[in-house]
Amino acid sequence: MEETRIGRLLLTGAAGGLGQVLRRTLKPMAEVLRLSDVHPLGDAQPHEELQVCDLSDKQAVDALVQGCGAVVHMGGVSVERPFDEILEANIKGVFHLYEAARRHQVRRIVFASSNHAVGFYRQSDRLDARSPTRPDGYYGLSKVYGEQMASFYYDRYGIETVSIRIGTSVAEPLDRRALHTWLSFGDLTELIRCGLFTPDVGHTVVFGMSDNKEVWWDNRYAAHLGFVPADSSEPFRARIEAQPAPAADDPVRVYQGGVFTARGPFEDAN
Ligand code: 15L
Repeated sequence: MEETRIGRLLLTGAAGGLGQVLRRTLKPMAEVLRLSDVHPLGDAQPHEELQVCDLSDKQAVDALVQGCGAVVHMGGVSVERPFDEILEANIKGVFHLYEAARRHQVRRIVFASSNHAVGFYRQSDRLDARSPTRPDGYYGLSKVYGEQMASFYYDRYGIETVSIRIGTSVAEPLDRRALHTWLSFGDLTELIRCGLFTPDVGHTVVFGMSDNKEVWWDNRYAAHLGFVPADSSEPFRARIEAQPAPAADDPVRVYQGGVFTARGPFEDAN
């Protein structure tokens, strides 16, 4: 019979925007939800364990992972930032996580990758998981690195990962780009559930989007996950299209990664 519940599930980044949602929605998937973040997490609720942890601290991450059957890795910097910040939280952080997973025999990780791994594709391009990556900044580069880390740890140590290239996961889509990229909280939760419990995923890359009408991404190579999104950005279209349209050469209209493609440079002031 297929597994539907994990003994102890680790959720990193639990104080973040999506982490706070998942703290609630992942609870039925585990006996105990271990929550971590570099920021405070409030009081522990029933079936929760709280552990403040800086992902750049190798020993702290090792202790964090010990005793967990699976990990949902939402932790790290979630926007474009100077390289040194990304280096600590995202690049060293994902290395520390996979090393800890290897040492403590964790068999499954769901990795919060991002559409910014392919953000410099144009909005007229159509992609699938085998399209070459095209990161739109240091943040996007760190997500490509995380996906490659997952690939290596599967090939070398058999640790399975589902890397979700999350689109725009917010309560409601707010702009034209999000009509394509929106991932409702319910669909994010369902996709994570598929990522945790589908057998034999190896390293699977899946684009995290709801059942939106016009999409840039094709999930044919993640069909084995059986993910069926329940929501769509379509009911929000009329309200969004009533807003003034950005100029034709505005990055939010040209590139899949939108404003992320125009961040930086960060180094000139140093
Ligand atoms: C992301 O990866 C970010 O974490 C989030 O803040 C959004 O900007 C999202 O992508 C997006 O592209 O809409």
